[in-house]
Amino acid sequence: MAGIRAVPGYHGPMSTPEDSPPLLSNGDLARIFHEIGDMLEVKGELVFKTVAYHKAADAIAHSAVEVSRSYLEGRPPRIAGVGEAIAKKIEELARTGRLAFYEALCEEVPPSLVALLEIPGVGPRTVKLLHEELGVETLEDLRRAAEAGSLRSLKGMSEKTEQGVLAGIAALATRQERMRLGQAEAIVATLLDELADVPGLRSIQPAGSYRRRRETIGDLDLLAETDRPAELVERFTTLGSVESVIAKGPHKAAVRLLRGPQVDLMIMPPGEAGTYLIHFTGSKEHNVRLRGIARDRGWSLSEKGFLRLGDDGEAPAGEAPAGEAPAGEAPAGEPAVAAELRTFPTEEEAYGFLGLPFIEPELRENRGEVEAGLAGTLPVLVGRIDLRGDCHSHSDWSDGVHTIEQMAEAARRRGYSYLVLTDHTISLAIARGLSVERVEAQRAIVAGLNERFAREEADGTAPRETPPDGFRLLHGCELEIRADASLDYPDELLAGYDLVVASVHVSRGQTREQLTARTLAGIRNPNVDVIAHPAGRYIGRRDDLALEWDLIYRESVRTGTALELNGSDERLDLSDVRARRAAEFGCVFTIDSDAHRTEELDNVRWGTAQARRAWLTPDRVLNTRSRADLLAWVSAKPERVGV
Ligand code: DGT
Ligand code: CA
Ligand code: CA
Ligand code: ZN
Repeated sequence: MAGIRAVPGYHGPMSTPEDSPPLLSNGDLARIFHEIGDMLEVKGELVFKTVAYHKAADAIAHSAVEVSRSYLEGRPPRIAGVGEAIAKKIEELARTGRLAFYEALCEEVPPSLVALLEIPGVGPRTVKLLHEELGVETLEDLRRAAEAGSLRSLKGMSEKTEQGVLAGIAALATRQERMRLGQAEAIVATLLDELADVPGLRSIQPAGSYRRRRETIGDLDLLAETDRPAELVERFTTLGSVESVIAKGPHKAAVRLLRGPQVDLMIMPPGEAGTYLIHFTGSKEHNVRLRGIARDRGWSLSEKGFLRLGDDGEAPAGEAPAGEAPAGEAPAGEPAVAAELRTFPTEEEAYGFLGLPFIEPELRENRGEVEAGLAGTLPVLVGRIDLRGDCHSHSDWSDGVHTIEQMAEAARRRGYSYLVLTDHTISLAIARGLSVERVEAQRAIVAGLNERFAREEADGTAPRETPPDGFRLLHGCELEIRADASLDYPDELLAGYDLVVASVHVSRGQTREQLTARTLAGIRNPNVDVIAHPAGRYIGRRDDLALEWDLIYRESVRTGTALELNGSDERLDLSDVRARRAAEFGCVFTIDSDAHRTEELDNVRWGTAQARRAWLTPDRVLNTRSRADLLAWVSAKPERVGV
């Protein structure tokens, strides 16, 4: 994402050494350091160094003080990630408006070259090689070189590389610029934090697709109640992380963030939030349905509220009276009938005005929620609070980061009564899959930990969060289903686990028949309890496996094999739509983190959100059950399969 290189006052003809240069904003500084990071990357600089520049850039963008001014005034603020080397550069930029180091880099590394990093599968080393050996400078150069077959002459490249590059360029052209939920969450949290102390602010919250927890997010929408709208708009549009202001009015504004999405801010009149929240939460399709119901009842619904329709079915001409104005007293010259506007402080009350109960944001997609609301049959959705354990997690024994003990302790502190440790199995060498000997060694470690947990529960030294039935680490594995549909471990070994999740990682290009047969081999095995990330997707990066889905659902129901809602925001697999269909077949599910580090145990918040979007109730989710009930369910599988 090579930004625009023009920095105010930097190349400008007015800026001579005698003039004092215009002050660079935090955003200007951040943009320069991001670009330095990019250019160093293409030059082949060590990753930690390039990352340091990006981190410093982020910290400057979010700094509460005006960094350039502070440097000029000789009292540089302490900023996380800004060490001596970067501080010197800020100093130079603040005093002169330019930076020799940056200018030299710009000469050396053309911006079009940095832009090549955006192509999926093309890294800095490749860009460097292409530049030095073939003189490639732009995307067009690269396309031509790949089409002409000249990449294969380079060291380590082949015809396959050329095809990969061309596919990458094609993917770039059609790529949808949408964020993952975790990225959106981080940006929202930062913004809310930076706006929290604006005078007059009463409330501020996210709306739009983020509030509905769609699997990807286009732009962010914030709704605020404030007594001083101008101050909020001013702060919002001048944040250091703002790249450009798209729109700015008395009650709303839109900005694009530096290396980030567009953010829309809407200001609501205090005490009238109900219809604003509904309108800006969406979805559009849900709103259309609500407007239809309102119309049938004689009202026109907009974000401002409900406006009484005339006998002809038209909303009266003229503006609705402002909140304070006495109703019915239209000024002379205005239409005789002032429209009656009904507003509500909360969504509940606004829905209630339409004869509807509150509809959870995750359901607002016009997928039957309005009908169910009218009929009084909306489901009571599963919530994170219902989860009593997690059935899919990794440790540093395979491709995880933290130790078995760290993972178990982190789960225990979350108040769970179980975590299933499911490191990879032997044939997934890339993820350090466990040999049979290591499985035995791991089982001993799990047993040792559980002895300690039991002891601490008995003598009252277990963490406060521990539930009444205690916490146990359950021993499982993430069983690789091989390309030939055989399973990675023999049945005798599998039978010794508390719970087994199985998944497909390799040979993804097989036919639908082959891939379906492999998944069914997992489902039909008496020792396999969960199919993990059934579609094998990475959102926006790797397509779903081609599967005969209805057949998968049917066999899962017959055998009592759970289908996973993988909580990683890169996967969210099953998707909401698939999970809903699977539920109609009668499937049971797990909501898992697939954590590879302790913090990722919280991935289940995304999995739960997708489960809610799939209308799932707690009884459909295995890990809402107690440990005893979960273990009873999995022990009964051989019987269900008929072994
Ligand atoms: P996104 O940003 O593409 O992930 O999806 P949304 O749902 O956040 O869409 P966005 O940001 O365009 O608008 C936020 C909400 O505001 C949307 O869900 C419904 C409401 N809205 C925005 N524009 C319109 C419109 O033109 N008509 C109606 N009825 N509602 C709108
Ligand atoms: Ca949006
Ligand atoms: Ca928007
Ligand atoms: Zn996993």
